[in-house]
Amino acid sequence: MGNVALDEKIPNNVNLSGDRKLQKALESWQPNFIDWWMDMGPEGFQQDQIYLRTAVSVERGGWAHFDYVKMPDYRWGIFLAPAEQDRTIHFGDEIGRPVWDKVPGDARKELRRIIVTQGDTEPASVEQQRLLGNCAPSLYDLRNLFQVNVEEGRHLWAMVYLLHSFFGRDGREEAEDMLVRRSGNVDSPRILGAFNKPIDDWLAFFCFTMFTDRDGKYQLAALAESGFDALARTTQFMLTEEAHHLFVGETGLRRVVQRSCELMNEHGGEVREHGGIPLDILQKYINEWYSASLDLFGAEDSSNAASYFARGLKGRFKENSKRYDDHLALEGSYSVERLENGRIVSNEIPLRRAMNLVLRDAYVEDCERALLRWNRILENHNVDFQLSLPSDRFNRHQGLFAGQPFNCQGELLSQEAYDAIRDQLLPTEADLNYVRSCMVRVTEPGKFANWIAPPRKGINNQPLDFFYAKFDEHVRA
Ligand code: BYC
Ligand code: FE
Ligand code: FE
Repeated sequence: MGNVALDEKIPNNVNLSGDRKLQKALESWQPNFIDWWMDMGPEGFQQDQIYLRTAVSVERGGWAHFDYVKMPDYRWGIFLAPAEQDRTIHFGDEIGRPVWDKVPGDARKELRRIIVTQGDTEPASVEQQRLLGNCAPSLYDLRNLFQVNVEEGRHLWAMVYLLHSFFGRDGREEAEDMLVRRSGNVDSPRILGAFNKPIDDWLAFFCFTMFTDRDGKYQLAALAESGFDALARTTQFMLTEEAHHLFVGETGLRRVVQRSCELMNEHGGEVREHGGIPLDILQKYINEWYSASLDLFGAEDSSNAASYFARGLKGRFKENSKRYDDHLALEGSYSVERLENGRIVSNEIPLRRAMNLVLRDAYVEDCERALLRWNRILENHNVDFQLSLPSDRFNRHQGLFAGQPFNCQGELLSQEAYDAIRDQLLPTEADLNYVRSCMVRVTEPGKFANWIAPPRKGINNQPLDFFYAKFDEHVRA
């Protein structure tokens, strides 16, 4: 393992040329993927030279190669983390048995569903982000957007590989459908809620990569524990790419906070007249994208989650570590809040049924850590404002609090009272329009739009004024 065939039509480290049937099937999906990319991928930049990293090996540290590429020429491939000898299932009912190198018949339906759900999010996010290049605040940010986009494309390849190799004809049909559904389309939408929401400005993009890609990190980490070895190894490698997406989101929002603070200090608290992002609008964006991302963890009390765990398909975050001393999870319970006759009550439910919530709680902790850092920037600038995460009851569309009028503090309001303050909690049309008005395209190397601070350093040790993208003006004209 570790041997990467880069010269093949589909770069891979799974010895694809040793399985002609699979290779042919994937090679016939490839042109459809490219058609989809040309149609639904980044609009207006397909002929430009972008400074991108490409996966060339799965070994630690040595996998990334940086160079200029035109996006349609990106080497999307199939990369699995190296196999572990004699790996065994380390949680659930079959603990201690060897991991599966095929899909067990009685877990087929569930695994297919998990893989399809995961796979569907990847192209969805590319579709959501396709127009952002036109108003990128710098070449540095433009390049990061496209890096995220090509890697989400590769994540689709990762799931399509699993469908093609392990699920026969229905897997191939599912792979085709991945290129048919469209984010936000009424007739054929993407599967999960957050992946049908528009991302029309860079503040939304940074919130998405901060909060929604972070759900991806936790879902992938849970799948990286799987007893289905190919899924575990595929998602392990995806996680190495995911880290950059989270970096883009977290530092993007940090730079917005930084810049708004600077403008407030310069202009006596006023940012709007000076083209900055007001902190109350930022807070509303956080409220929106954080709550939409909590929905992605599914129901707090879930029999699906219990059976995924029991069957060894999906573990907890870092299941195979000292975080937990019981990997059966048959005995413990977990406390879950629910609404009963208009009041919040706390119930204990069997631990296995709470696995979506256990995973989500790890995610929430991670988000809180970032909030603390942004708030430190506010304090350091003597700005009297603190950003916060809304209550997990606020603005929910899945789970036990779905559809209920809670405010950000988690208090249940009457529908009228909620409607009356809604515009203080979530972005209004006017907020969106204002943010859009700030989105000007900046193409001079080393220059940044007025609403965002420069990053601390460039990509791959390049200077900030590096040409992170080179445009072919002839093609553009
Ligand atoms: N929207 O028992 P439950 C990423 C449905 S992000 C719509 O909790 P389950 C990325 C659910 O299907 C990570 N429907 O279900 C990020 C079920 O339907 P049925 C993506 C929803 O299956 C940025 C019902 O509600 N990966 O990679 O335990 C850029 C009851 O719920 C939603 C995964 O999600 C929703 N939000 O939990 C690019 C991993 N939530 O059976 C990429 C794979 C729930 O009643 N997915 N429902 O018809 C899973 O593990 C699970 O399917 C879920 C849902 C955690 C999503
Ligand atoms: Fe992804
Ligand atoms: Fe991602």
